[in-house]
Amino acid sequence: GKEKWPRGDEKVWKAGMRSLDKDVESITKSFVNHVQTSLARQAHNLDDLGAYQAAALSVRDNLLVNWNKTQLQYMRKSPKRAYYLSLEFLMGRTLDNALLNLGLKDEYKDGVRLLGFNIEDILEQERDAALGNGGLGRLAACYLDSSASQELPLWGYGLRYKYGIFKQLISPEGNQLEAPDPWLEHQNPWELPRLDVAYEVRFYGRAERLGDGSGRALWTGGQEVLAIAYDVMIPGYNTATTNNLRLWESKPKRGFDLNSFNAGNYEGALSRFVVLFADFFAYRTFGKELRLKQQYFWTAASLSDILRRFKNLNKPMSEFPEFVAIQLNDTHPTLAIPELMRILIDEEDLHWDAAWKIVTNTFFYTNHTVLPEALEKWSVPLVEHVLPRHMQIIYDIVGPIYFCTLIILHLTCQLDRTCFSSKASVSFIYARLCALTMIKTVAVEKKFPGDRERLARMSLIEEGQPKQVRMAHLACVGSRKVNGVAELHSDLVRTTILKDFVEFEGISKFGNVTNGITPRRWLDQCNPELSALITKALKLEKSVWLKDLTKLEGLLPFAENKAFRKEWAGIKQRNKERLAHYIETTLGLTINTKALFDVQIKRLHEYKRQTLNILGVIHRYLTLKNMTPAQRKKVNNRVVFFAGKAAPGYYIAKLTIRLIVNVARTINADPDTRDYLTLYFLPDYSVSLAEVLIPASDISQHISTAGTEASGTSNMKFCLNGGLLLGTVDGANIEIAEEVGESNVFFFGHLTPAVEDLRYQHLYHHIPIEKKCPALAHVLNQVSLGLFGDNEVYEPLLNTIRQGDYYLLSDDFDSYIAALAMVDEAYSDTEEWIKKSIRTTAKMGKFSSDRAINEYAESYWNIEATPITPHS
Ligand code: 8GP
Repeated sequence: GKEKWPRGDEKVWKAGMRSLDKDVESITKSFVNHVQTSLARQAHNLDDLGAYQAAALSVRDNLLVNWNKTQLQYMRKSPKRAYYLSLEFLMGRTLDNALLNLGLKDEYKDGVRLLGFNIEDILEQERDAALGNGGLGRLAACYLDSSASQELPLWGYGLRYKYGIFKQLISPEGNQLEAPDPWLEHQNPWELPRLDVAYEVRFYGRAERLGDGSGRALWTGGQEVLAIAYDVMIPGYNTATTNNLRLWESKPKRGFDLNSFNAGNYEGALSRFVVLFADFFAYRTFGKELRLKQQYFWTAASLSDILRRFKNLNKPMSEFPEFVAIQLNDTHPTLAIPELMRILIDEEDLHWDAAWKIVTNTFFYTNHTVLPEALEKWSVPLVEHVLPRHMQIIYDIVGPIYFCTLIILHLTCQLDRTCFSSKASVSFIYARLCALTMIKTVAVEKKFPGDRERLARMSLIEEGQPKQVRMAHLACVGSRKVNGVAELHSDLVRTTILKDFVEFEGISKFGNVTNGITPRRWLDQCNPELSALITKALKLEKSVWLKDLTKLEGLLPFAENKAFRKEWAGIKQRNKERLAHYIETTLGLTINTKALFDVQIKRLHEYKRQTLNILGVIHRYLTLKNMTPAQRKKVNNRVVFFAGKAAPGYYIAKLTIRLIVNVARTINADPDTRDYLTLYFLPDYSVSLAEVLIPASDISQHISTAGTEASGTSNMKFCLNGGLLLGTVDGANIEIAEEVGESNVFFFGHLTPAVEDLRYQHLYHHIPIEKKCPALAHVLNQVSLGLFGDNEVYEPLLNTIRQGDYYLLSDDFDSYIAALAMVDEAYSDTEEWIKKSIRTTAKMGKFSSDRAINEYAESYWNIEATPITPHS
């Protein structure tokens, strides 16, 4: 039957409800209304920032109308929902994206013009929401856009950092300096404080087993804080669906146990909670405890929220996995596994095995790196201190795999008793052993009798001083499925870091979902001219191909159309000019827009090999210097751009930035060569900067040592915008080449299977670099001799190549230089180059994040599209 209207007169309620502003007049009205009442400002002194705020508030009203409808209909229909737990969401700006997704950009453009403003200037006022470091965080943002656009019931959960990724400044010497990013300084129109949604989260204290053989425990004392929800609206493209990103903020709990908490440190302890860690590994040496607390705070609050929503359905707990799928974005939220166990056992009174069954059917784990140094490990004493109950539970999970197998192996129990917090915990594990008749564990032993090394490798706890919890192993055993982010990377996950688990649990648990990017932001929004040309050529509504990106294949025949090629090239040229204009106004530098634009933008890291690129630039410079003026005239003009941040504690990465800046200084000032080669390091790389750089690129570099870059996603963005790719046979480069054809990609370097042998040779059959790669040796010597000033300063960087050369620069340098020459040659044939560019864009359909999110929805989470009726 019909639902009863909750209270009052339905007609009066409905008459008061706001509808979407669709025409210019209601837009200007709402804008003026916000200037007057929300901002309390006057028309005569309203600046661009004020205009941005008024426009944003009026767009937000529209988003809220849809957001409310979406949440209400999800509640009524109660579909299975997915939750994306990510410590990072690198959202960038929102206004432009919201306008495009709502289909209101033209109306707003006209509206603000009538009020005396220019939409582009207004859009420029917005600060990036930079709550992430790089690829993993931006991927999360693309997936949110795609989930809403594909009408999937998905929420994101993250932390509301007060400070996002640091602002990067470059000192006169070329050093990276870090400044805080107080992005919430101006009020943030895109979030909605939910002061009524609050949960308590506990740290420290004592956990005592009940001693009744149930495995239950009581966790008391310690410090309690409140998690407060802030909601960020995520509009789908061309649909009413508006999903939610819920970010948690911490607040002290009134009346908390002052004895157990150092009140003098009260402010400090809480406020530092809200800083994004800007480092892959730095928190290993600094701020470890804080990072662990962040991870627990956020997963505990998110799980409380998810459980409360589930409980409203009045279903038995055993049905939890039929209504909830939780995606762990890397191992950062892995504590959710023991936390859900704790809730189910200690609070919901479930039997251990019933709880474990629910947990292992709820979670899914995505791995984003196989670099050993980037795999998270938490010291056992630290976890025991901060989360005593969770450490017990982790040991209880370990029990079958670790403890009892040792017994089965008849090792006369050299087990360190300190592993177990009490006698009760030991007896609980014994009880479980008997109960399970050692099903799983014995299974390890049965399958691989006597293979002690394997058992040690597979343990969730790594032996050592101190012992450490291996989070990837915990995430793996606690999840229903595990995936990597590109074919090669998923293979590496299966054959290296989780190999033993594959052999034990079977290969079907270990899949692949190749990453994707949203074509809304990364084509329509950042390259509106190209988007318009594509729409015209395909003779399709923009909304059709933007939601089914495989439609781009229809561009293929246009590669043969001369007039079309001219339009295509014209757009690239104007995008270069737009970038040049941006650099001119922000940095005061003049760029030669007639040159080939060569771009490498990503986090600075040795494995990504920005060093290879800068050494290649130096090689080019030295070659040019040796030419006669007549010879130089035959060379392609090239402008090389770098941008990216280095982790604040990553010395070698920072030194690479310094080298790039100083090489730029020298060669940009050299009258012999500066017409043929210039180099720029653009400071403070961000999503918004990427939106200007990517459409302007002719060639972009993705040159990681084979097997190290899990996927890469900017490679997809460049290609979608008609830029060609220069790269190694790594990550998603491989799949891009499969799609666009190898003749349209410039590949070089050794392949993944060779890497291990080469490293071995470096160690045991070292060949001096002068002999192995004279061209590289020459370049290194020039740097050492002080050609770019600062002699001595760069030695530690150069020595990483001269000694050890873990990332194989000396092995790949010659083929890299050859690949660069092939780029030059190909670029000289302008028409052929444009054809390659068109064909590349045409074949990028696979890399839409819509495809990726649908793979997760179907093959992993088992959730379905739940369309939202706009009028209800
Ligand atoms: C990145 C990978 O390095 C990149 O290849 C991949 O495309 C991207 O994830 C998305 O899958 N990894 C990270 O960004 C990462 O591990 N970040 C941690 C510091 C948080």
